[in-house]
Amino acid sequence: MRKRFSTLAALTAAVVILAAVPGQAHFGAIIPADDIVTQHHEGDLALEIKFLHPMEMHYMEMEKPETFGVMHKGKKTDLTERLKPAGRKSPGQEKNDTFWKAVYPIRRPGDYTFYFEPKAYWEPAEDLFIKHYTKVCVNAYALEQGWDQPVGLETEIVPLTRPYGLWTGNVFTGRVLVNDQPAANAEVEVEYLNESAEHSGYIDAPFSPYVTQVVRADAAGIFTYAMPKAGWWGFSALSEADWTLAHEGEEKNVEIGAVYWVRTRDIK
Ligand SMILES: [Cu+2]
Repeated sequence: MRKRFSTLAALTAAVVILAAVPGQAHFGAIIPADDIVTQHHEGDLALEIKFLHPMEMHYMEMEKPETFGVMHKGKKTDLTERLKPAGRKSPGQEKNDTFWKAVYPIRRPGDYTFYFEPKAYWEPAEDLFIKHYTKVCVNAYALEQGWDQPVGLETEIVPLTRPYGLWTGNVFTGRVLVNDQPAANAEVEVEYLNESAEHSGYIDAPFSPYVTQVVRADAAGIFTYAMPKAGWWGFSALSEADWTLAHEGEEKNVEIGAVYWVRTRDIK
């Protein structure tokens, strides 16, 4: 009995080690020019849509998303037509990887939740497809309304903390949904965007566990993380889809991620 237990423990440890290979944390990202639009801005909001390892600043080649849209006052508007390709070189790379840019005119007050559904990305190192449904919320003209509403994606993080106007050190609490149901015990990866405007220079992680922080949601799918630095923070809750995709004639699992981005600022 005791031996069986230790064999199981060893197996579990091996699985955990495999799952925790450093440098494998992919994040979908929507990074707007700012998290708040006021009458002092022009109102034409620039957004960057990407697929990357945020802490390591490693860009992945990204196909045009299947859907890019915005939800405002409960109404969804498709913005896929606004996407324009752009390229950026990751540190130490020779060639550009593709990401996407869009500009959206924000004219009315309220919360604007931008979201995208990417094409599934084949990741040979993990023998699966990756599909990260990604969201960010931008507040406009002082009307704080709408940020706590789900968009209705296959999986998504619904914020319980108002996701803008956050100080450095604040916590972010969110609920993970898969098919509109709370994702009990979901694993949530957290990374700092190492190209945030708030800091200059690359932040080097002293050890690989510092690259990606990991928290687990509770039975109601709720998780919390306190953000220690000014800039953009990404939260990625990972689940396995209940459907598969073919790769070279073989059915492969699909990792679906619910990703949410927030910005923090230092108190001066
Ligand atoms: Cu990658």
